[in-house]
Amino acid sequence: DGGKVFAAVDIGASSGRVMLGRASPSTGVTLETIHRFPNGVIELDGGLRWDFDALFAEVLKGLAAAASVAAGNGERIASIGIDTWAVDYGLLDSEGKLVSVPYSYRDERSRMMVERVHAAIPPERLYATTGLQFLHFNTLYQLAAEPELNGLQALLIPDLIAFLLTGERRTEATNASTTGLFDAVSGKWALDFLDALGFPRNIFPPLIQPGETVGTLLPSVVQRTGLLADTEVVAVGSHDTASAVAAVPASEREFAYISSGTWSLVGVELDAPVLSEASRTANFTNERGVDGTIRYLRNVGGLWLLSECQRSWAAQGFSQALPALLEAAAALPAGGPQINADDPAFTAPDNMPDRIRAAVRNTGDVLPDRPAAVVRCIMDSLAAGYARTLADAERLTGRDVGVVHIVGGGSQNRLLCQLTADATGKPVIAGPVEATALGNVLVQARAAGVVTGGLAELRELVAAGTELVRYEHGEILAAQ
Ligand code: LFR
Repeated sequence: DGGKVFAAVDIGASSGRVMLGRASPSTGVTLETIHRFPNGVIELDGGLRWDFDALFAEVLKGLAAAASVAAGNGERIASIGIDTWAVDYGLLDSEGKLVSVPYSYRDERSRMMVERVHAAIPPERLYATTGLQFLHFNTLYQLAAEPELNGLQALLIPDLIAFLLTGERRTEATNASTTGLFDAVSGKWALDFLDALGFPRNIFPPLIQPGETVGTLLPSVVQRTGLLADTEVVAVGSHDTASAVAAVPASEREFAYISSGTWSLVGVELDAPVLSEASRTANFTNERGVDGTIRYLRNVGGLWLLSECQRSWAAQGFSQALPALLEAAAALPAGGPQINADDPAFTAPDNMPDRIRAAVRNTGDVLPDRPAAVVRCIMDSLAAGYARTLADAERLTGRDVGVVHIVGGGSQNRLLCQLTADATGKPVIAGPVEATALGNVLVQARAAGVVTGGLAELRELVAAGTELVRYEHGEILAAQ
């Protein structure tokens, strides 16, 4: 029926997966999870880093499993797409060897560089060109902390994986837009910023757009995975948030989205960046989406707060399954204590319940010790952060948002979805949970000619293939 099979490699800050995506003009797109693996920062040489060798080994293992599942069905994998979190990179020498283990954005070293970078380029000038929200871990601050860049190239994490699969060095554009060194209007590198910061002009490989081919597999990869030699790696929205937003099942024009996972990315889609001073002071970002769209959004805290609490509680010998914990949290009354979920004080790992309790104490309130109370505080705080951010997005863009789509892991969290409908006063449509992998597969399927059209058509396919759940403002949450 003109259908094809694609592999999606999708790695988030707390877990990764390799999926098979089957797309056809008649049946739309479906996903099959082939391999899941945990991810998280490791402490190495006094810094927080990613265990990149282990991650790449899991990617190869997942691709090998995908190849054998496909072969068992008499299918062949047409291409592979890769997406991960943004901002971070690995430094390669001229021989293509990693010179160090890639740092995580949760490491503190970039914080010390902010002053130095802003002395060379004032934040107003940075924003007027890049439109990027200020986060102390944006790539430019991290690069400023490197002892040496001469003769090296920085490959963003998905680009690094693509390089190890194909031998080709490219920088995918949606992720390039999170470096702080990318011009939001021209869609090219901001060379004068590279110069002003003393970074080599070729510190990043040339840009590539979602849908373009990076290359075919290296013989060593073919051998290790059993994939066919002509399998292509195709650039997708390699920034996970770009892929997730591409798969928001919106049919409405005035929709907002929340990509809710480790982070919550809350905003709207625009045709052109908003680079005003008001936008800068509200710290909204103009990151690039699939098809040259602008993801106008702000990073709000995310389920990281919850997963870190669970990690602390488990270490103390308390581990309650998440559904039960959320049910207990939902049974607590509204109007309890809140924190500012966006506070950078929560970016680093460890002791999350204590840090949340301290933040509540600073507001003059008291947060009980019970995990259910802490979970309720996190959910109330996230929902309040979503509402605040959506109101800002409406104000800054002059839009009147009619519906809020929640995609990603948070779309399965009924308490969070209901609290979001209550806090925003807008209907919430939840799902799909695997928006990122769907966006990844859809861009590949379109590049292969299996599906056609713009984002609106891709989104129709997602909506047709997903069971969406609608939450109205003021509804009582039924028992879980
Ligand atoms: C979400 C995400 C966000 C980015 C953060 C750090 O997974 O990609 O969009 O701001 O991770 O890279």
